[in-house]
Amino acid sequence: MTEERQWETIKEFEDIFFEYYEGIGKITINRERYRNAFRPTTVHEISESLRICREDKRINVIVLTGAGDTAFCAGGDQNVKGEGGYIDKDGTPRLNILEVQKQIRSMPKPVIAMVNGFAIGGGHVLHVVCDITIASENAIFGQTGPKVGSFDAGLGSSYLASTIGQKKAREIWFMCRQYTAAEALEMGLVNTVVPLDQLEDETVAWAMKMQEHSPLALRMIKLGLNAELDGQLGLQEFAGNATLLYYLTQEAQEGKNAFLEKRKPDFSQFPKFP
Ligand code: S0N
Repeated sequence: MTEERQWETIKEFEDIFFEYYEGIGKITINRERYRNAFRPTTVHEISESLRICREDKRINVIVLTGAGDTAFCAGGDQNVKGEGGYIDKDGTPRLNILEVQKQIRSMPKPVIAMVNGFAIGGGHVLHVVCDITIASENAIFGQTGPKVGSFDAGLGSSYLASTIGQKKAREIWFMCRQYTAAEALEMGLVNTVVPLDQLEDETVAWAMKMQEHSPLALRMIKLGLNAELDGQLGLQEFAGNATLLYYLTQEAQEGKNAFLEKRKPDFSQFPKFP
């Protein structure tokens, strides 16, 4: 049975819960009526929460999930889909879920998808782009795009293929079948499967274990795994983090100090590692 945890509200939103517990920022899509399908408002709110997670020094690991015990997320809300995308409150069509995918990918902290039911369409892509997926036994996975007039040929296809292989990724998109949690585990689409009533305990246990480890090491591993797939943009992110590490050295500080003190820098004092 799930342990009772006192999740503290970080910020109130309309479509999501955004909560904190012992180093974990939890984002829960709260649209059970629509199998937690997202509309532009939902996506704006997830995006803002992810921005807060990135900046908040208390948060080391992020968990993304859906409310209730039926769905993680059923993708874009088809009720608000119009020409050019999903119609926002101001009448503008948006596909802003792609920004959220990028935020998850470049988040310098682990992001865990806690999949508690259907992960379908754009909801399936959301779990795919998370670093880790922990699924309940009742979870169902699949893409529907070619059936319902949409597709995600970006990370939803390419990163899916990197994760489970080209043949299986093509099958998922071409056939639009649904897969059980056991099948998902078998194909390497998820990391583990547990009974629904143990899902949060298991997810929190994974998050706690990650928090025992060096955050900088986890950050660099994530960036390195991304960089291999992301070409120059992956390299840009990786290099940005290498620069961050360099700034922390005496060697880099000597360069800056010499400039400010209007003298020639002395880099000879620093070790040259083999
Ligand atoms: C999830 C499914 C399989 C659950 O089936 P179940 O349990 O039989 O429930 P239902 O009776 O079907 O659903 C219960 C109520 O929930 C509503 N609902 C479910 N999903 C949605 C949804 N996505 N949008 C709006 N409403 C939804 C049902 O209508 C029902 O309501 P009532 O009671 O009033 O009838 C099943 O529900 C299902 O298959 N859902 C649809 C899944 C789907 O096709 N999603 C959209 C897929 N496309 C995307 O997500 C694309 C978005 C995207 O990420 C993207 C990315 C890159 C580039 C472009 C895009 C893009 O936006 O196109």
